[in-house]
Amino acid sequence: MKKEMPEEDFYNMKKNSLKTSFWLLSILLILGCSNDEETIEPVDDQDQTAANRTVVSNLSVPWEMLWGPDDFLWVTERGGRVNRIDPETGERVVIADLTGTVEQSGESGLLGMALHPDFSSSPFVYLVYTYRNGSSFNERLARFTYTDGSLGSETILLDNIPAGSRHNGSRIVITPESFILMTTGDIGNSSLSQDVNSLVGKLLRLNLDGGIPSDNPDPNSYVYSIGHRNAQGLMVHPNGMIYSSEHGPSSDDEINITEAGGNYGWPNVLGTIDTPDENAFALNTPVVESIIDWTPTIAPSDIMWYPSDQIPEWTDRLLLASLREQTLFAITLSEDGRQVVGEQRYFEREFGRIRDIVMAPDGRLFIATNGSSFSDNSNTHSIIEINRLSD
Ligand SMILES: [Ca+2]
Ligand SMILES: [Ca+2]
Repeated sequence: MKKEMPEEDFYNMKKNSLKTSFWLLSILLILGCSNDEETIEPVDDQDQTAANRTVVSNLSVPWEMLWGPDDFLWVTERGGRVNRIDPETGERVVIADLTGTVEQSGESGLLGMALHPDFSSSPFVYLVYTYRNGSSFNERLARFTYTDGSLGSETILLDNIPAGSRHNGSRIVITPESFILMTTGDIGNSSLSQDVNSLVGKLLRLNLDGGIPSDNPDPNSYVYSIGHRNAQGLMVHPNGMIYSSEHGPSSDDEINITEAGGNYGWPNVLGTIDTPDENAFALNTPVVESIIDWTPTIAPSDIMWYPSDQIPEWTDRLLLASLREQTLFAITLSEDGRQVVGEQRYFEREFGRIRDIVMAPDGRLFIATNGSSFSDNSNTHSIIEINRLSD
């Protein structure tokens, strides 16, 4: 069995090589460059701060950020708070505090959130969080009602999903047909991803009331697709297809097009089918390959489609937030949406780890940052409005 290196080891490895690069770069800058054409222009931090506007800078691991029908940012923090934030003033109101219920340990905590598509008549907020169950964790999907400025009337839609301190998936979206899609991670137990009877390592599909849709691949199961490791980005493209981003182990972070009944390979196939072992597995078990993969890994998080012309460089691109790579990716798809034909990188290591992205109806883009380390749970994380592309 393949041994996985914990994410922190990767981070430290990367950090050390970054440190080395930093000192080398500093020495080069001090010595100066003899060739004028290679002079490195100094970066003007003041200009950068002014161009991209910090909305708030005192959040702790903002995980999901949505643009509400009230034109406020709705933001979960992994420790257990749900916030409503004025995107213009940064004024922030905590509308739910689940810190007494939620288990934040490692990567677990209060994670995904979605708002009911007809919020004015059905003011429902869907939340995914982990909680302690004896010596282990479980995860649940619950629906809350927003009234008088706070969330209450919790109704549990799906409970007792095994959870852990790592690989909990938990991104949720509501499709145009009003189904809830929810990713789950392999909780570090990779063989469960291929077990159709386990809810971990899957994409799940539910009705808004928590029931199983009659047209699921198995009408008695929430499971929509299998073979996932830890998908933390999920979107429905205007073309109707479902895309997800997924963390690989020491290689092969992926973007997939997720289809009903598909097997996405983990832990037997990573990315595309290109090794003897992968070919042998795929001979008997059909596997859907990723449409792009990254080695070394970038730790992909939120993905979204950018249809606006407000930032023309991104029009009709798939935007991807990355944690370890601390970069925003703009990905160009082929006309049929099935292939990646281009990739641009923005803000490399400018804002730290980028967990989430959201677009305002007028095309303005906001990013939620998570500090510089996976273990940083401090109250120093930001939401930033992007006004300038500094690639
Ligand atoms: Ca895969
Ligand atoms: Ca492969």
